[in-house]
Formats: sequence, C-alpha cells, structure tokens
Amino acid sequence: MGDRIPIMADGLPKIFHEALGERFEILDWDTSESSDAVTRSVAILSYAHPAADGDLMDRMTRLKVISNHGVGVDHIDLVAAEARGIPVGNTPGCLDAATADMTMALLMASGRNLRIGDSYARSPEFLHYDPSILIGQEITGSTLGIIGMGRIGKEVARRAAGFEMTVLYHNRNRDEAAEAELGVRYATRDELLAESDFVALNCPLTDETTGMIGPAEFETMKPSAFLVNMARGPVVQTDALYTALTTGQIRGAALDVTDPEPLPRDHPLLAVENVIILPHLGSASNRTRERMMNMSIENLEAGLAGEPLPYRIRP
Ligand code: 8YV
Repeated sequence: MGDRIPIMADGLPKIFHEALGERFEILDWDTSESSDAVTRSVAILSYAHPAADGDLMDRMTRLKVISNHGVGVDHIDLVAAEARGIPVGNTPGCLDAATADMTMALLMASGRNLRIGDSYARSPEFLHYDPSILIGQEITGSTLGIIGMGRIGKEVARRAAGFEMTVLYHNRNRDEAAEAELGVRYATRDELLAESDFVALNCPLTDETTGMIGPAEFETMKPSAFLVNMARGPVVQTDALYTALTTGQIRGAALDVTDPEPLPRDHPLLAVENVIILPHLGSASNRTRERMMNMSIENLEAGLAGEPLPYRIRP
C-alpha cells in the first residue's frame, strides 16, 4: 500500500473504513497535546459530533478541510474555520425525509401512549382488556406547532397535512412561500406554544435557540400538549422539562436528543413515565445513512483536492 492520506476521525463504522481505507489512513480522534493524529492529519471527518474549535484547528497545522457526517454543525466552530480558510462541509437535504419521518413517529408515539402501552402490555398487570385506559391525544385534526421551518420543518408540515393537522410555524424569518405551498400559518413563539397540541422542535442549535424552551415556555404550553425535540438537546432546558413533565405543565414529551447526551444513567428524567427518549436516531435509516456517507466523502475529497466543496456550510 502506497502512502495513504492521514485524516482524523471519530468512531467511523466499518463501511467507512471499507470506502476510505485504501487511500486514507484513518487516525483515531485524539486531541491531546501529544497526539500524532493532530500533527499529521490533513482532514477531519467528524462522525458523532466531536468538538472542533479554533485551538484544535491551530494545532492541526496541515488541516485542509473539515467534513461533517450530518447537517447540524453546532460542534464545529464555523467562524474559526472560516477565519483560517478551512472549508467545512456537511450533508444537507438527504436526511430531511428520515428526520421528518421520525418527528411524526415520536409525535404519534407520545400522543397515543406507545411507550407506556407497550410496557403495560408486557407487564404482569395486563390481565384483561380495559377500554378506558391510556386515552391519547387524537393526531388527526390536531394542531402542530413547528419551531424551525427549514428543510426538515417543511417535510414535517407535508406529513402533517396527511393527518389533516392545523400547522403553525415559528422561524427566524417568516416564509411566505412555505405558507402558500404548505398551508402553514406563521405564529409568534408564544402563540404557537399556547395553541399547539404538539410542539415539534426542528431548528438548529444556535445562540438564539440554546435554552429556548424553559420554565416560561412550558408555562405557556397547554397542559394537554406534547413536546417533540428533534433538534439538539440544549434547545430545551432539561431541568425545566423534568419539572414540566412531573408537575403536569405538559402531558408528555418525546426526545430524539437530550442535554447532556446521553443523560447520566442515574438522571431523574430516565425514570419519568410520560417521556420517550431515543438515542439520537433522526437520520438513522439505511438509505439516508448511505447518502450521508457519500456526501461526507465527496466533501472530504473536494477539500483535499483544493476544489470547492459540493456541500459547504459557512458561518
Ligand atoms: C446524525 C444529526 O445522526 O445531521 C445531524 O445533524 O444529528 C444526525 O443526522 C449525526 O450527524 C451523526 O453523524
């Protein structure tokens, strides 16, 4: 094997090694002072969101490109990368459908008591059918508030139309084209929180969205409402969520992401019945993951060849 190109990556699965192994030397993620990966690597391939800040970029003196497997890049300091002339690539678009599907799956699972119902049906307590238990929130015809009307939010709205839902949205900027195309209605964040039966978070994690859902927002939501977090854990204040779920401020929640992620194994939220928690599965479907891998490799190769990245993300 000739000289392979050294890149630093975190926990890549076998399929990446098969695709890259012949040409690339994949060095394990190690940002310590004595790291060989830091001094030798010409690229970062970021898989499970390891932090890449300006200090790391400065120490990686041969770094030419950062390629992120995924669309969210809150773990990468984009401003620092731009200032150093290091292009950052991500994988937009290909995961919208899978993530919107999962938003609907969590919405329905929480509203219709799938988690509690499944546990009960397996338990020794289920000895006769009782039609009066676990009456959920009807999905069809209910009101959905989508916070973050980007590509994924729009896909959620399309799916919600099939359930005849009234869809409100809140976004940094009003999107009149989306309103015309999807029949969604713009609302202030408080209006949306107050009117929705389901609130879906489909926004990126930014300075503005960090801690966006806290005690005041739970207070504004209906006691019968459900929160679905498909965005990033820190968009929701975990302590406030715990209080909201355990004091009846909201009826339930479904989380694809948490803060921290994962939650410590003894975290009180893990013992709460009316919350569903997934290990960050939004984009985890076979076809989507294949596309994400291919896009991240395209970005990696373009960056190393000194060509424009096909999917570049700027600050
Ligand atoms: C991935 C994600 O699971 O795209 C994102 O922002 O969080 C997910 O699609 C993640 O990037 C894993 O590589």
